Amino acid sequence: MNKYKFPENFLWGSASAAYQIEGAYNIDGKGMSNWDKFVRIPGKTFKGTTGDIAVDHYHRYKEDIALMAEMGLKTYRFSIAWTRIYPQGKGEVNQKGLEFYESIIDECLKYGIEPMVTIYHWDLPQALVEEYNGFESRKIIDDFLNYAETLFRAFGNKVKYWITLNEQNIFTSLGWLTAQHPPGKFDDGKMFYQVNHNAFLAHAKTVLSYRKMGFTGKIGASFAYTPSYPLDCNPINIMSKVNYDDLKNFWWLDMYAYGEYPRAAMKYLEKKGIAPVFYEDDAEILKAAAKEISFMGVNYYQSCVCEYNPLDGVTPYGTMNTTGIKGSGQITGIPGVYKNPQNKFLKTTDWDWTIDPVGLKYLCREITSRYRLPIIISENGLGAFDKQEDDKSIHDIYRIEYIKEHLKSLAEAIDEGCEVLAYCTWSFTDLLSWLNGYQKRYGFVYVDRNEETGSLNRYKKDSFYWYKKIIETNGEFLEK
Ligand code: BGP
Repeated sequence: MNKYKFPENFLWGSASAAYQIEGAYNIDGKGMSNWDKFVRIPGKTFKGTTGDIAVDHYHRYKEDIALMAEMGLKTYRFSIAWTRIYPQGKGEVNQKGLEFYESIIDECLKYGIEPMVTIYHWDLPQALVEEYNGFESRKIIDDFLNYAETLFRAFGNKVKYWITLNEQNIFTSLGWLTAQHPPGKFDDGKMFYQVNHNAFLAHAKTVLSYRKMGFTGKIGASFAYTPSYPLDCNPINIMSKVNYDDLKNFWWLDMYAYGEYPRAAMKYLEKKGIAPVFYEDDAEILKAAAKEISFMGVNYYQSCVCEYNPLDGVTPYGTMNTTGIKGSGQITGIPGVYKNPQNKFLKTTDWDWTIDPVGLKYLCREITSRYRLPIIISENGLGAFDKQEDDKSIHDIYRIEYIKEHLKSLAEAIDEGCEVLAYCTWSFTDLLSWLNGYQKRYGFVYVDRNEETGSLNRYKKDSFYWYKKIIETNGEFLEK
């Protein structure tokens, strides 16, 4: 008897994002994005790395998709660069941009790989930043909708899986609270929550429009879910976990699934004077869209621990480990609410990310109980240093181990009643890690490049052959 059962037609996949793989940043009419600009500010990224060339997927997509087909991948999740479609964010469409993504989609379909498209994976047209500060203005809602509708018109008949926003919680937190991502702002929370509210409306209107246009595919958002455990049974720590969940998880999950913000978190923000401002129809639009989403997309990398954080305790502004020097990241939290100390029962990666396969099952159970929605694991993977041997092989057994344990946990969640449609590893080829350069590798396929240079040649790692067997056996190979 096979212990690890996955549904028939389970979508075994892998994911990427345009900025992290494509390169060709100023080619074929592409406009400048916020990231093209941000990475040029000294000190923002590890060794000043940019996505100018990235792993040159723009020119090598046929080779990369052929490798996916060789592996037997069932779905490929990738994002579209808004700046290739609308170089100025709106106005005239760039046909070359549409053609590029049409070729990617067709190449996938040729091999029977289901394309899963992320509409927005963080690269915003710089023109919209200059005109009205991007997501800070409600003007973004209509421009986003116009961009998304262009994609639906162009690809709606070929693409059946759509992800509106990738990790809204991360791009807004790092963009407006801690200044680590563009636009690099520190805020007391007022703008952060307004930016999120605007992003929720962009998502909601996009979902509603997709349905109105008559499409029957699946649509939802992808959320970076960090499930939490209380430090111990001290009630003050238990309540810090409850508050953490409301402020860091359910603020987004509830909005996608119910069209409402969690009440206690809203009260807390109102008391602080930083709650988002609603316009007349907002509540209605958000609720209507919540009824139309088809799945909850989740990017899962780690869980966290919650402990009460005194008023003079740690802040959200701790140093992030972007070097791979273990232990260089700092503990963060919100004074008076929670902090996130290390979990003494779990190991961490070289970038101080907690490794916790059980967290994956935990979040599937939570989503199933709370929302009764199908789940797409749209990212999960291990960022690690890889070494290429003299014979060009790469023995990434630690990555195999990581994915294996997470998949076992996912199979248990399925066995316990969770409906999981897809599992995408992050990532297929190695790629640019936003702040961590090229040395933090995630792929099944090694790309010969470092922070400065490289041939960009592709080499299959041991994990490539292992995941191929997992797909071939629909998960049975996990037993081995
Ligand atoms: C997620 C993003 C991805 C990817 C991944 C790994 O938050 O959606 O784009 O980058 O994390 O993160 P990192 O590159 O920081 O290691």
